[in-house]
Amino acid sequence: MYRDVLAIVLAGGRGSRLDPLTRDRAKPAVPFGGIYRIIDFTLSNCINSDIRRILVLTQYKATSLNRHIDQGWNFLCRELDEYIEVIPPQQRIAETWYQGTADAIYQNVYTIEKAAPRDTIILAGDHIYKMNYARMIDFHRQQRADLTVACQPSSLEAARDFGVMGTDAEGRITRFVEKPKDPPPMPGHPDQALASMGIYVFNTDAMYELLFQDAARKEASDHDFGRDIIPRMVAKGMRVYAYPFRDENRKTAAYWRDVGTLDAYFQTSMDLIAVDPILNLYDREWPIHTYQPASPPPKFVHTDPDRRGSAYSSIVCQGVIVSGGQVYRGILSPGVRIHSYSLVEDSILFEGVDVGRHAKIRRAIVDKHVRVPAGFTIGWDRRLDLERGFTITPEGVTVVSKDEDLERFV
Ligand code: ADQ
Ligand code: ADP
Repeated sequence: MYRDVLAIVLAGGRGSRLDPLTRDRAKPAVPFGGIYRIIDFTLSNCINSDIRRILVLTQYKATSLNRHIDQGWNFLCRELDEYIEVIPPQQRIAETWYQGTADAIYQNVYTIEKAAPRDTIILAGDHIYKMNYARMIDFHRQQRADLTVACQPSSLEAARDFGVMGTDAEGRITRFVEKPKDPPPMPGHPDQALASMGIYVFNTDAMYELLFQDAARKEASDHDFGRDIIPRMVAKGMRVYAYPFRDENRKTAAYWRDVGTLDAYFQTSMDLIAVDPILNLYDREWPIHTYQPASPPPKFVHTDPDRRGSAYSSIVCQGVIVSGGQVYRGILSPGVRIHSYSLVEDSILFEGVDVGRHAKIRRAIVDKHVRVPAGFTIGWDRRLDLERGFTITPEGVTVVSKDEDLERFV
C-alpha cells in the first residue's frame, strides 16, 4: 500500500459552465451515470490504487458533496490510519477564501504536515476516468522528480483550456504554459498538443518550499499550480516530469474527460451507454464506489399492446418504474417514474424525475425531482424550451433545473 502518499482532492471549483446543474451543488457533487457523483471516480481511483489517506478540499456549495462523502465513503479505518477527510476552507493563514489551487493547498499545510507524506498527489474532483495512480507515483520516484504532471495528447483546439507542456527526449518538462491562446504543437504532430490533466505528484518537501515561497511573493500571483508554480519550477531547472497517461491494453490515450461544460457532461454520460463503452463500469478489477440507499429493483410494467414499459440501450437504476412508456438511450437515475404512452430519447433523468403520460423528452438533462406534466414536451421545440426558461447548450441539449415547477406552463 502507498502509506507514505497523501492524496489531496481539489473539490472547490465553482463549475459555472455546468449551470444549472451546479446551481445548488459543487461540480464534483453533480450526479453522473445514474448512481454516481462525479467525485466518485477520483475517490475510487485512490482506493483502487491503494492510496488510503485522502483530504478533500471543498469551497463552494459543499452541503450535498459533504453529505455524499459522509454517507458513501465512510468505510475506511481510522485505526489503520486510513481516512477521507473533507476540509472546508480554513481561512486560517490568510483572511481570504482560497485563491488559486496552490493557495488551497498552502492553507492546509499544517494538516499535510501532520500526515508527513513522502509524496503528495494532487487531484481534481471533477474528472471522469479510471487511472492507477500507483504507476504514476512509481514513475515519479524512478525519475527522482520534484514534480510529475500527468498528461495526454489533445487537439490544439481543446488544448486552449488546459496547461500545455513541451518535453525533452527523457520526458522532462522544458516548457509549461497555462491555457495558451495558441497552443504549441507536439513535435511531429502538428495538430496535437501535450495537455496537463491537472494531476500532480509532488515530492512533499519540495512542495512545501515552493508553497511558502509563492505565499511570500510580493509580486502579483494567482497562487495557482498551472499559472505560477509549475512554470516557475521549470524556469528554475527543477526536476519536473511528464507522465503519459495511456491505455496499455488499447495502446491509445486512455479515457479521461474533464466534464467542464454541459455538452461535455452530456457526451461523457452518453459514452456510458455506448454498445462497447471505453469507460466500463462493469469492470470488477476497478470498481467505482458510491453511496446507494436501499431501494427496490427496477421494474418494467407492460399491461396491453400499446403500453409496453420498456427501455433500450439505457442505464436503469434501482427504484425506477417504467410503466407503459418507452425509453431509448436514457440514463434513468434512482426512483425515476416513466408513465404510460410517454417517450424518452437520448436523455439523462436525475433522481426522482417523474415523466407524465404522453410526455415526450428528447436530448435533455432533467435535474432531480422534476415532475414532467402529462403531454408536456422537452427538447422537441427549441423556441418553446427557451420561452420556458430552460437552458439550451451550444450542441442543442435542453437542461431543466432542479425542482422546476412545470405545472405552471400547462
Ligand atoms: P482548470 O481545471 O481550469 O485547469 P482550476 O479551475 O484551477 O483549473 O481547477 C483545478 C481543480 O481544482 C478543479 O477540480 C477545481 O474544481 C478545483 N479547485 C479550483 N480552485 C479551488 C480551490 N480554491 N479550492 C479547492 N478546489 C479548487 C487545471 C490545470 C490545467 C489542466 C487542467 C486539466 O490548471 O493545467 O490542464 O486542470 O483539467
Ligand atoms: P443534490 O441535488 O446535489 O443531491 P441535495 O438535494 O442533496 O443536492 O442538496 C442540494 C442543496 O439543497 C444543498 O446544498 C442544501 O443547500 C439543500 N438541501 C437539500 N437537502 C437538505 C437537507 N436535508 N438539509 C439542509 N439542506 C438541504
